[in-house]
Amino acid sequence: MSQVSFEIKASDGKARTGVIRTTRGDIRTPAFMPVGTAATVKAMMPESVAATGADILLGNTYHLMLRPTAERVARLGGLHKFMNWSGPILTDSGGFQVMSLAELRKLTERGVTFKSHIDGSRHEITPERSMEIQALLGSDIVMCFDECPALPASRDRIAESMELSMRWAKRSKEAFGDRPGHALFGIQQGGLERDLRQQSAEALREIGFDGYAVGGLAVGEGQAAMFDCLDYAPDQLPEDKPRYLMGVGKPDDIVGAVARGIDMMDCVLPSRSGRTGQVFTRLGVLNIKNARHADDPRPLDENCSCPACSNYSRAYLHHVFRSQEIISSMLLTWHNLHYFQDIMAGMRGAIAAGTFAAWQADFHATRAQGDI
Ligand code: PRF
Ligand code: ZN
Repeated sequence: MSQVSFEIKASDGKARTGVIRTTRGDIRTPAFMPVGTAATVKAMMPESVAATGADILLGNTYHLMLRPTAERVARLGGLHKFMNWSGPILTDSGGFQVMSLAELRKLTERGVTFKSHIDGSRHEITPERSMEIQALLGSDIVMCFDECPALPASRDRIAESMELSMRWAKRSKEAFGDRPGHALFGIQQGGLERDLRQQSAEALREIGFDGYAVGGLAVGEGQAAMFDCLDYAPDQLPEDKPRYLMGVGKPDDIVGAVARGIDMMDCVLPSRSGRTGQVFTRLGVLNIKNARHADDPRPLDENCSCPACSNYSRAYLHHVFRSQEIISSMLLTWHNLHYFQDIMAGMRGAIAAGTFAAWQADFHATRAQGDI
């Protein structure tokens, strides 16, 4: 028994809203998961992350195994206690991060060996080791160990990689075993090839998971190609289980994904942008570094109730950003995360009310006004 359940409360077109129940709390879907790679959502206290409306965080096997190590986190009582986040945590399995960050990577049937980007030390992750690390961390939602090929890639390369990921999915499930209260999600691969995505979905269904991720997208193919794939990929996965689109995205990517049947997403964009001065608002994107904000007494977004918008002017945020004051990262990250969670809450409400198409039209129309 998984003790992690998913209830769909309403759907509108392909969009769904519901709740994933875990032993550490409920996750309202569609859900956006802030990224807490190194046991912190950078620049945010966990209680502030919760205040933005986040129900669940994402953590990373790759970073935590290297520093401070999964064994140390386990000795200290697990990731939730270590980072002071009592809600659910989903952990990614490591393969994707190895491919984008590590040096001297070597991929074999067994797994992947690599040199740490931190100190050059050698490590190996196999499906079995990834399951062990995620268990040591105490992750509530564990991801299968997979491989995500960089696009563009040949069809043969994508097929081979997908087949390897499906063998690893089987090994992940066997190594995960029976862990009441913890869920294991499979990851669909297959690039932009519909039949390979279908084969991948069938292989995952056959193994059986508590949820299903769409992997291998948002890797440089562009929004149009990603949406083309999302027009069929979620439909290939079981309807009664959560569907998670990994590493997406910009606000309009998120809205388009939900419209196509996605229930969960994660992305570094709102938190990373908070540190580089990029601000997401209802009217579009602005960069606080720009000189035109220097004398502007208005908040970032007139309609936002976050602390940055309630208490500070663009002029102040411009000043602290230019001065490289730490509060700049704190306030801008808070605003961005709050805005992303506002989008999710707006979609959940609209799907429940059966007005999602109108909500979507208004979302795009408001952004098109432009002058921010
Ligand atoms: N697999 C895993 N993590 C991921 C991805 C994937 O394909 C992606 C692709 N956008 C982001 N994070 N395990
Ligand atoms: Zn705000």
